Amino acid sequence: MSKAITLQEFIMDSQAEFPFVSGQLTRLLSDIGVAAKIVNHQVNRAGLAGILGQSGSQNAHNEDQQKLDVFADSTFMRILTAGKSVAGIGSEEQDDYILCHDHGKEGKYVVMIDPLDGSSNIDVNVSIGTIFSIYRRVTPLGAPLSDQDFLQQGTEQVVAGYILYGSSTMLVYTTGTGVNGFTMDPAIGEFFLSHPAMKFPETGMIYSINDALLDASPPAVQKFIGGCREAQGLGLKARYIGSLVTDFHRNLIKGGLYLYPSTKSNPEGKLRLMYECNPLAFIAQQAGGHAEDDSSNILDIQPTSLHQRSPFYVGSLNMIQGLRSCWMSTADPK
Ligand code: AHM
Ligand code: MG
Repeated sequence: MSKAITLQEFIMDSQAEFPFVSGQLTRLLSDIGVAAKIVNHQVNRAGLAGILGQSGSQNAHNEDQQKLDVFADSTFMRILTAGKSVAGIGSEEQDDYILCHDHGKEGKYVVMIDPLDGSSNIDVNVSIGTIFSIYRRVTPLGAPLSDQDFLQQGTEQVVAGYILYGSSTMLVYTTGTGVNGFTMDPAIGEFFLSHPAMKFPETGMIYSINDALLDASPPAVQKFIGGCREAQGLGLKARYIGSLVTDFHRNLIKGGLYLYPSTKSNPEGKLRLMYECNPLAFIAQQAGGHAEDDSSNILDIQPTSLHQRSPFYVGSLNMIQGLRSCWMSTADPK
């Protein structure tokens, strides 16, 4: 039997493949792994927080009573800012970006993070996730960071990944050379390589959309979903958890398309370009899938604000192509 590969070993071995990369990125990825373990521990005891709180077991910082999304945000912030690699962080939980180390003068990388996505699912014990991506800084080292460091196109991502707090906890990431997944062994708190070289199956058979949005969605989306329903006899299935990481992960393994459309009242959709769409689009591309908004490749969008939203369609190529032909055959400007 071959030896199990830990996340740390995999990160170190991957660094050797890129001799031009300094140890900063390696350390940053390791830090994300550590923060993931801390958040995972807290997510797993979420249901107990109130009970233990009543027994008076909160710590000095009152952490048991903290909302989990705030806890996840502060944990990632604390660990990422403590290292030397990160110059600045954009978080879905923060109004503006955070500058580390003397206004971001040190550190080669900028991190974008949704610390706890799908947080409305916490109270009902449904899987949730963390989504992150890493960019190289644009401004030179020694100068303060500026907007341009944070508003980079998805094509500039160096790393993207997610952590899925599910029936098991997984960390899935890409550095632009394929996608690898690691599963945590809870007994020893270590991630092991469990899903090497992840690929979207060529033919996706799952469609994932909030059905309540359909009537207000673009005609192309309505037509596509109508076609999926008609193909039910051929094995197409609707599956929607309402937790993006979880829906994406299932579709990556089983093959499918996740859709969060523009609607009449929300023409930009709901999901955030920098924290949700771009990282998952990069992972999808590296896994042989694809991601688009209503008119273009997600990764090609030039962001104009940190928290901007985007319609989001991501998944298996055959289903993306099916959606594209719906855009072409309807009146929508695609
Ligand atoms: P959040 O960042 O506030 O958690 O919102 C994002 C979530 C995604 O995880 C999920 O896919 C989507 O919102 C569900 O939205 P809806 O309830 O409108 O279907
Ligand atoms: Mg989110």
